[in-house]
Amino acid sequence: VAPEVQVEGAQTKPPFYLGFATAAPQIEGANATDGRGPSIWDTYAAIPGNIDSGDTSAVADDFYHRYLNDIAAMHLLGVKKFRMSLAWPRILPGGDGQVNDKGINFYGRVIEALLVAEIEPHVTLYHWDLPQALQDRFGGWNSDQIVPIFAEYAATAFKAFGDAVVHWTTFNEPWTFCFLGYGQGSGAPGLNDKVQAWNCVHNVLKAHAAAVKQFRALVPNGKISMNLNCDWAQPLTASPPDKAAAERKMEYMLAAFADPIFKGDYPASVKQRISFLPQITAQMAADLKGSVDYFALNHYTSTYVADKEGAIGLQGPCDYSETQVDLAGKLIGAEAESDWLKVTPWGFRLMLNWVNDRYQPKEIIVTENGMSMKGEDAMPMPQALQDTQRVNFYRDYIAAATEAVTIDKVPMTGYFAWSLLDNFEWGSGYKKRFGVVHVDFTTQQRYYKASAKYLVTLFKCTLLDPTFTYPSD
Ligand code: GBH
Repeated sequence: VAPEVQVEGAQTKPPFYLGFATAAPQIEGANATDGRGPSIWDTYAAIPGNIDSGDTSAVADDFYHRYLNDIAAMHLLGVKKFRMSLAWPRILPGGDGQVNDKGINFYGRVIEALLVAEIEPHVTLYHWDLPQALQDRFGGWNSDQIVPIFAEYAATAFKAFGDAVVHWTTFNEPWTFCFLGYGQGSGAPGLNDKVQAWNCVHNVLKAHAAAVKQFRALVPNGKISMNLNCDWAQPLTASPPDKAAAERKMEYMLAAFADPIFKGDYPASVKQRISFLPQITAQMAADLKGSVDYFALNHYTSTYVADKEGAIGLQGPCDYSETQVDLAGKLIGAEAESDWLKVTPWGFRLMLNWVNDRYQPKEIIVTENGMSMKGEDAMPMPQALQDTQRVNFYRDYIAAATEAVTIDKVPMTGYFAWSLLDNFEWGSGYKKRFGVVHVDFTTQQRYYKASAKYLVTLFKCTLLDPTFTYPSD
């Protein structure tokens, strides 16, 4: 049974800063503009049946052309941090070789505008949009040929933007793109191969180390990390086997990446089960040591986990099963629009403590947290802007994180809400809305939701004029 939630302190300013998170392929659109090359997500989205309603990211929020408005809006909200990603296929349309100056110029203009607006950019190098050419040439993340090529892309970005950007991450959620993209086929490149999925994990770790080596030379005063996602695994029962199973589930999902970085090897539970797991050599462990300056955590939800011998999970052979209901059939938390997301703020506090206990990072920045509100897309306007369920989600998750910081002494310093704008939600297309700003995908008009006003008021960014509306063209 889920622990009772104590929601306290929601009215006082939280002890960490607020930012909003986005990703290039979900907001930019302009996929064929100014020399951008095709990405594996363009290819994947073009296959009928892969994306709900046949949606594509061709237009998305048209951020490529509207970034000034969106940055101005954040400035007026008083928001001081913005997480964005660079589209590799804009900067190197073929993956390596010729740099596309127009791509560099675009991100130069975005970063410049953010700085003028007194907003600090946090930049992710890779949010899933691999140049298609690299998938075609050698199978993308399945091959270690990717390692020097990613490092070259990273160095190009560090040289161009290292003076202006302090906070970087190499990869967003490698768990997601390796296991869903290569292992299960529910994301690009749409492959269904467990061996490739674990090769992906291994090559991502090597590519991270190679990129950070460039970073230390090129951006000596910067901070870098890898965005790792993990759901909290709540033991289905209080039995020791279920507790141990829940622990193993988090080892598979989070420690598979964080242990190599912080401890130099894959977790024993993973090594034992995955017979085809590549080995971390002494050299690779040495290269990974000290390769993150802060822990970047994406967290949304919790599941129940039970001991189960011989189970087959997303990552191949495993020894636990997962459910969203307890033994009495009760859901772990209220439903969101996304099936995988149940509202479990108590799990956030436990997750933060788990990360802190296992790794003792100097600093934790939560780089994504948010929700798709149940039924939102079907609601008429302007009622849809009263996103009470999302306001309550933020209130309760932020209160839980506040307790982790003030009571448990977890060194969490920053909190990025996912997301600023409704956007291209991958396989779910545009119908699952995560923004605090509503986007009308026909007119591209933006409207503040109640949650935008709630967050900036809670964090005391600025006092909003109640008549204030979103700047339009
Ligand atoms: C993040 O992933 C992403 O970084 C971001 O781009 C995305 O828009 C945001 O969350 C909201 O989804 O459908 O059962 O196969 C969060 C982690 C991992 C959650 C994959 C959804 C799919 C589960 N995601 N998961 S399922």
